[in-house]
Amino acid sequence: MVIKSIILTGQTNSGKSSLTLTLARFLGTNKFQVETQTSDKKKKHLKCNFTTAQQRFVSSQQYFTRGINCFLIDISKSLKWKLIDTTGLSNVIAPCEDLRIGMAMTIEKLQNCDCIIHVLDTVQYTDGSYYEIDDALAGLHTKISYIPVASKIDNVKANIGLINIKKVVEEPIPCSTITGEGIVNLRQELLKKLK
Ligand SMILES: Nc1nc2c(ncn2[C@@H]2O[C@H](COP(=O)(O)OP(=O)(O)O)[C@@H](O)[C@H]2O)c(=O)[nH]1
Ligand SMILES: [Mg+2]
Repeated sequence: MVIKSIILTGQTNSGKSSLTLTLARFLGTNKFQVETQTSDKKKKHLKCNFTTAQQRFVSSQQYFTRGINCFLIDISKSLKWKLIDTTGLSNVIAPCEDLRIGMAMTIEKLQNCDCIIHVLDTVQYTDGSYYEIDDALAGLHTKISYIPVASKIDNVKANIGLINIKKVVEEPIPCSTITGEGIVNLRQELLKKLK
Protein backbone atom coordinates (compact mmCIF):
# COMPACT_ATOMS: atom_id res chain seq x y z
CA MET A 1 0.00 0.00 0.00
CA VAL A 2 1.35 3.42 -0.99
CA ILE A 3 0.34 6.43 1.09
CA LYS A 4 0.90 9.91 -0.38
CA SER A 5 0.73 12.75 2.09
CA ILE A 6 -0.76 16.10 1.13
CA ILE A 7 -0.47 18.98 3.57
CA LEU A 8 -2.81 21.96 3.62
CA THR A 9 -1.16 25.09 4.88
CA GLY A 10 -1.63 28.85 4.78
CA GLN A 11 -2.71 31.56 7.17
CA THR A 12 -5.21 31.01 9.94
CA ASN A 13 -8.85 31.24 8.81
CA SER A 14 -7.89 30.96 5.13
CA GLY A 15 -10.17 27.92 4.72
CA LYS A 16 -7.77 24.98 5.13
CA SER A 17 -10.05 22.81 7.27
CA SER A 18 -13.11 23.47 5.07
CA LEU A 19 -11.09 22.62 1.96
CA THR A 20 -9.72 19.44 3.55
CA LEU A 21 -13.24 18.17 4.29
CA THR A 22 -14.70 19.25 0.94
CA LEU A 23 -11.85 17.60 -0.95
CA ALA A 24 -12.13 14.42 1.14
CA ARG A 25 -15.84 14.21 0.41
CA PHE A 26 -15.28 14.92 -3.29
CA LEU A 27 -12.75 12.08 -3.39
CA GLY A 28 -15.55 9.77 -2.34
CA THR A 29 -15.20 9.59 1.41
CA ASN A 30 -18.38 9.82 3.46
CA LYS A 31 -17.10 8.21 6.64
CA PHE A 32 -13.98 10.11 7.55
CA GLN A 33 -11.18 8.27 9.32
CA VAL A 34 -9.31 10.96 11.22
CA GLU A 35 -6.14 10.87 13.27
CA THR A 36 -5.82 13.98 15.42
CA GLN A 37 -2.62 15.08 17.11
CA THR A 38 -2.69 17.93 19.61
CA SER A 39 0.23 20.08 20.77
CA ASP A 40 0.97 17.62 23.60
CA LYS A 41 1.66 15.10 20.76
CA LYS A 42 -1.22 12.85 21.94
CA LYS A 43 -2.88 11.03 19.04
CA LYS A 44 -6.57 10.11 18.84
CA HIS A 45 -8.51 8.23 16.18
CA LEU A 46 -12.07 9.00 15.28
CA LYS A 47 -14.63 8.26 12.60
CA CYS A 48 -17.21 10.86 11.60
CA ASN A 49 -19.38 12.01 8.73
CA PHE A 50 -19.04 15.30 6.83
CA THR A 51 -21.47 17.29 9.00
CA THR A 52 -19.93 16.16 12.28
CA ALA A 53 -16.46 16.86 10.87
CA GLN A 54 -17.51 20.38 9.88
CA GLN A 55 -18.82 21.07 13.39
CA ARG A 56 -15.65 19.73 14.90
CA PHE A 57 -12.96 21.11 12.59
CA VAL A 58 -14.27 24.31 10.92
CA SER A 59 -14.87 27.66 12.59
CA SER A 60 -14.91 31.39 11.86
CA GLN A 61 -12.78 31.73 15.01
CA GLN A 62 -9.11 32.52 14.38
CA TYR A 63 -6.60 29.79 15.26
CA PHE A 64 -9.31 27.13 15.62
CA THR A 65 -7.22 24.19 14.37
CA ARG A 66 -4.60 23.41 17.00
CA GLY A 67 -2.31 20.61 15.96
CA ILE A 68 -2.58 18.24 13.04
CA ASN A 69 -5.63 16.38 11.71
CA CYS A 70 -4.99 13.62 9.17
CA PHE A 71 -7.76 12.32 6.90
CA LEU A 72 -7.01 9.00 5.23
CA ILE A 73 -8.67 8.56 1.83
CA ASP A 74 -8.81 5.41 -0.34
CA ILE A 75 -7.88 6.33 -3.92
CA SER A 76 -7.45 2.78 -5.23
CA LYS A 77 -6.78 -0.69 -3.81
CA SER A 78 -3.10 0.10 -3.56
CA LEU A 79 -3.13 3.86 -2.98
CA LYS A 80 -4.27 6.12 -0.16
CA TRP A 81 -3.98 9.88 0.13
CA LYS A 82 -3.44 11.35 3.57
CA LEU A 83 -4.86 14.88 3.71
CA ILE A 84 -3.12 16.71 6.53
CA ASP A 85 -5.00 19.71 7.91
CA THR A 86 -2.76 21.95 10.00
CA THR A 87 -2.77 24.90 12.37
CA GLY A 88 -1.08 26.73 9.51
CA LEU A 89 1.27 29.65 9.92
CA SER A 90 0.98 33.34 10.71
CA ASN A 91 2.81 36.59 10.18
CA VAL A 92 2.97 37.30 13.90
CA ILE A 93 4.11 35.24 16.86
CA ALA A 94 1.07 33.22 17.92
CA PRO A 95 -0.48 34.32 21.23
CA CYS A 96 -0.23 31.00 23.11
CA GLU A 97 2.08 28.05 23.43
CA ASP A 98 -0.12 25.32 21.97
CA LEU A 99 -0.52 27.42 18.81
CA ARG A 100 3.20 27.95 18.55
CA ILE A 101 3.68 24.18 18.89
CA GLY A 102 0.92 23.66 16.28
CA MET A 103 2.84 25.92 13.90
CA ALA A 104 6.08 24.05 14.58
CA MET A 105 4.20 20.81 13.79
CA THR A 106 3.03 22.44 10.53
CA ILE A 107 6.63 23.25 9.56
CA GLU A 108 7.73 19.71 10.42
CA LYS A 109 5.00 18.24 8.19
CA LEU A 110 5.92 20.64 5.38
CA GLN A 111 9.34 19.04 5.25
CA ASN A 112 8.02 15.48 4.98
CA CYS A 113 5.16 15.48 2.52
CA ASP A 114 4.53 14.58 -1.11
CA CYS A 115 2.55 17.70 -1.97
CA ILE A 116 1.67 21.08 -0.46
CA ILE A 117 -1.66 22.85 -0.93
CA HIS A 118 -1.14 26.50 -0.03
CA VAL A 119 -4.46 28.17 0.76
CA LEU A 120 -4.66 31.96 0.23
CA ASP A 121 -7.90 33.70 1.23
CA THR A 122 -9.44 36.00 -1.43
CA VAL A 123 -11.33 37.85 1.35
CA GLN A 124 -8.11 38.67 3.16
CA TYR A 125 -6.47 39.83 -0.07
CA THR A 126 -9.16 42.30 -1.17
CA ASP A 127 -7.48 45.33 0.46
CA GLY A 128 -4.10 44.84 -1.20
CA SER A 129 -2.21 43.93 1.99
CA TYR A 130 1.09 42.06 1.71
CA TYR A 131 1.69 38.95 3.87
CA GLU A 132 5.26 37.83 4.28
CA ILE A 133 4.28 34.29 5.30
CA ASP A 134 2.45 33.64 2.01
CA ASP A 135 5.45 34.97 0.11
CA ALA A 136 7.70 32.56 2.05
CA LEU A 137 5.38 29.59 1.40
CA ALA A 138 5.20 30.50 -2.30
CA GLY A 139 8.98 29.97 -2.41
CA LEU A 140 8.42 26.26 -1.78
CA HIS A 141 7.20 25.74 -5.36
CA THR A 142 10.74 25.16 -6.56
CA LYS A 143 11.46 22.42 -4.05
CA ILE A 144 8.36 20.27 -3.86
CA SER A 145 5.02 19.60 -5.53
CA TYR A 146 3.18 22.76 -4.68
CA ILE A 147 -0.38 23.84 -5.48
CA PRO A 148 -1.62 27.33 -4.61
CA VAL A 149 -5.36 27.76 -4.04
CA ALA A 150 -7.32 31.04 -3.94
CA SER A 151 -10.06 30.20 -1.43
CA LYS A 152 -13.60 31.58 -0.82
CA ILE A 153 -13.99 32.46 -4.51
CA ASP A 154 -17.76 32.73 -3.91
CA ASN A 155 -17.36 36.01 -1.97
CA VAL A 156 -18.51 39.23 -3.65
CA LYS A 157 -15.06 40.83 -3.91
CA ALA A 158 -13.26 37.61 -4.85
CA ASN A 159 -12.05 38.97 -8.20
CA ILE A 160 -10.05 41.74 -6.50
CA GLY A 161 -8.64 39.23 -4.00
CA LEU A 162 -7.70 36.87 -6.82
CA ILE A 163 -5.82 39.62 -8.70
CA ASN A 164 -3.81 40.40 -5.54
CA ILE A 165 -3.13 36.70 -4.84
CA LYS A 166 -1.74 36.35 -8.37
CA LYS A 167 0.95 38.87 -7.39
CA VAL A 168 2.15 36.36 -4.76
CA VAL A 169 1.68 32.94 -6.40
CA GLU A 170 1.51 31.68 -9.97
CA GLU A 171 -1.74 30.23 -11.31
CA PRO A 172 -3.70 29.73 -8.10
CA ILE A 173 -6.74 27.45 -8.42
CA PRO A 174 -9.86 29.46 -7.51
CA CYS A 175 -11.96 27.34 -5.09
CA SER A 176 -15.09 27.58 -3.02
CA THR A 177 -16.20 25.04 -0.47
CA ILE A 178 -19.68 26.58 -0.61
CA THR A 179 -20.33 26.28 -4.36
CA GLY A 180 -17.81 23.50 -4.98
CA GLU A 181 -16.07 25.59 -7.65
CA GLY A 182 -12.51 24.49 -8.37
CA ILE A 183 -12.55 21.25 -6.39
CA VAL A 184 -12.44 19.14 -9.55
CA ASN A 185 -9.48 21.21 -10.81
CA LEU A 186 -7.73 20.73 -7.49
CA ARG A 187 -8.14 16.96 -7.69
CA GLN A 188 -6.84 17.03 -11.28
CA GLU A 189 -3.76 19.00 -10.22
CA LEU A 190 -3.12 16.62 -7.30
CA LEU A 191 -3.32 13.59 -9.62
CA LYS A 192 -0.80 15.28 -11.92
CA LYS A 193 1.64 16.23 -9.14
CA LEU A 194 1.43 12.89 -7.35
CA LYS A 195 1.98 10.71 -10.43
N1 LIG B 1 -17.66 32.15 1.82
C1 LIG B 1 -16.82 31.14 2.10
N2 LIG B 1 -16.42 30.93 3.37
C2 LIG B 1 -15.55 29.91 3.61
C3 LIG B 1 -15.07 29.06 2.57
N3 LIG B 1 -14.20 28.19 3.11
C4 LIG B 1 -14.17 28.45 4.44
N4 LIG B 1 -14.99 29.49 4.75
C5 LIG B 1 -15.22 30.07 6.09
O1 LIG B 1 -14.00 30.62 6.57
C6 LIG B 1 -13.87 30.42 7.97
C7 LIG B 1 -12.56 29.71 8.28
O2 LIG B 1 -12.61 28.41 7.71
P1 LIG B 1 -11.66 27.23 8.19
O3 LIG B 1 -11.78 26.15 7.19
O4 LIG B 1 -11.94 26.87 9.62
O5 LIG B 1 -10.22 27.96 8.08
P2 LIG B 1 -8.79 27.48 8.62
O6 LIG B 1 -8.52 28.24 9.88
O7 LIG B 1 -7.81 27.87 7.54
O8 LIG B 1 -8.84 26.00 8.82
C8 LIG B 1 -15.12 29.62 8.41
O9 LIG B 1 -16.07 30.55 8.91
C9 LIG B 1 -15.60 29.00 7.11
O10 LIG B 1 -16.99 28.75 7.09
C10 LIG B 1 -15.53 29.30 1.23
O11 LIG B 1 -15.17 28.64 0.24
N5 LIG B 1 -16.40 30.36 1.06
MG1 LIG C 1 -8.48 24.94 10.47
